[in-house]
Amino acid sequence: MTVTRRNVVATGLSSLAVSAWIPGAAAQATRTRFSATSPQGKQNLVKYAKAVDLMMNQIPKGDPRHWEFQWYSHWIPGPQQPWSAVMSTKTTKINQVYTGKPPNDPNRLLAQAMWDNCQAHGLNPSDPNFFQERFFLPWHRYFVYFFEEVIRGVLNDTTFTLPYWDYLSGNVSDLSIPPEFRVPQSPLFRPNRNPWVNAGQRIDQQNPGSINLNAFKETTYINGSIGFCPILDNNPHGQVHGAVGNSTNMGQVPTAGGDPIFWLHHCNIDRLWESWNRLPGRINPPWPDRSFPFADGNGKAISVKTAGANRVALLKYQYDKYYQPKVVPKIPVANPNLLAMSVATTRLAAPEPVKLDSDIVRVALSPGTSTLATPQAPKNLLALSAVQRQQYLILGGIQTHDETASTYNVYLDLPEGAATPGPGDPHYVGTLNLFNAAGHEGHTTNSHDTAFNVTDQVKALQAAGKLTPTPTVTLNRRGAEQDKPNVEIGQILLIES
Ligand SMILES: [Cu+2]
Repeated sequence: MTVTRRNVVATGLSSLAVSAWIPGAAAQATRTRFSATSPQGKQNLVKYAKAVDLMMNQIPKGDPRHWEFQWYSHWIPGPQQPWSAVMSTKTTKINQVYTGKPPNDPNRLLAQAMWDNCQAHGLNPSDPNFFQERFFLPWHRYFVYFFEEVIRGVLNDTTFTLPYWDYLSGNVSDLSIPPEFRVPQSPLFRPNRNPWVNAGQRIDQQNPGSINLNAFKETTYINGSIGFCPILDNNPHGQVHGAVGNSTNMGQVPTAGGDPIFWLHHCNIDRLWESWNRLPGRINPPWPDRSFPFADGNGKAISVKTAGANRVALLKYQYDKYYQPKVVPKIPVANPNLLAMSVATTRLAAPEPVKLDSDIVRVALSPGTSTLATPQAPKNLLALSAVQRQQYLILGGIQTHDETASTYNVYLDLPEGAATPGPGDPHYVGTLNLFNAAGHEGHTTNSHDTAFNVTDQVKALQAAGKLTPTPTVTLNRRGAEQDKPNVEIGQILLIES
C-alpha cells in the first residue's frame, strides 16, 4: 500500500484527541481588525511585538504555540519540491524538535499533520488533490485566524486582533513596511529583508506601480488559472512577497512565515477576499467536504471544514474598512448555468516556449492552437461573447530554479524599439513575478500560471488603432543588473472566457 500524505495525516490525527471546531460557537462579540497605521492598529502592534517575543523565546519549542511551529505549518525552511525532499526535511525537523518525545506525543503528531500545509503552494504527486489553488484563500483565512487565537491565548488578552498592512490604500507611504517592523531592537524586525524595505522605501521601488488590485476585475472565484483567487494569488499576494524579501524570508514559500510581516500581509489578502465577496454576485464556489488540521488558542489539535471559512462573519470578525473598486464590473450572465458553459477559447498563441534571456523579449503571437484543451464555446454563448466575454493573456508553465527579486512588465503589441514604459501605458497589461514559480523547476502546474485580464487594454488599443490582428507580447525585466534569473515560459496564450 502506498502511504499517501493524507493517510499519514489521517493516521496522525486519529490517534490524537482532535475535536471538530465549530466556527462562531463560542459566545463572543464580533471582533474588528484594524489597519496597521490606525491608532487601534498601532496599539495591537505593541501587543503583537510582545507576543512574537513570547512565542519565539518563552513558549517551549515543539508547542503548537511556538513561533516556529506556526511558521512551519505554512512550510518548513528547505525545499519546496520534489515531494520526497520535502518529506525528508520534515522528518529530520520533527525528529530534531521532538527529540526524546514518544512517537505518540500529541504535539509531535500535530506537527506531522500541520506542517507543510500551505494551500496551494506545494505539489504532492502521490496525492495531487492535496494542494489546490481554490483553497488558497480559505486555508490562509484559518491560518491567520488561529495564529491570532494563539496570540490571544499567549497574551491572555481576548481583545487582541491582528492588524492588516494596506499597501494599496492609495497613500504612497503605505507601500513602505510599517515603521514598527523597521526598528532593529524589535521582535518584529528581520535584518535580511530586501535592503530598501528596511530603509523604509516603497517596497515596489524596483518596479513602481507593479503591485495592483486588478483581481477585482474578476467576477468569478476560479476557473483554471483565471478568476479572483488565482489572480489575487499572483498580485498583490506574490508580488508583495517578492518585493519584501528573498529566499531567506518573505521571497519564498518555505521561509515566508518566519517574518512577522507575513501575517499582516495575509491579513490584508484576507480582507481583500472579503471585500470582493461584498460586491454584488461575487460568490465563492461550493466547497468540497475537506478538513484541515490546526491548533486552537490553547495549542490543542482541532479540525476545521473549508466551508467554515467562507465569510469572515462565520469566524466572528470583521474589518474596519473594505476595499471598494472604483469600477465594479457587472456579472456577465444572470443565469449561473450559462456561466458554467462558458469555456475558454484560445485565440492566439506563441508558437514555442519562450526563454527570458535578455532584458527585453518580444514574442509574436499567431492564431492557433495550444497544448491547452480549448473546446469551442456553445453556439448560444457566442452571440453573448461578442459583448461579454473577457480576454486573458496567460503565461503558463513558468520554470525557474533561480531566486530573483526581478519582475517582468508585460505589454501587448508594444511597438518595436519603443521605450518600455511603466504601468499606466496603454500597452501595459501586468507584471509577472516568480514567487509561485520559484522552486518549481520542471514541476509547474496549470493552477500557478499567471493570468492577466486584458479586456480593457484590448478595447482601448483597438479603439486607438494600436492593435494589430496578431499582436506581440513584450516582457521587460525590472530589477538589479546582477539579479537576472533563468526563466522559461512554457506557453503564452491569448484566450477568451
Ligand atoms: Cu503568502
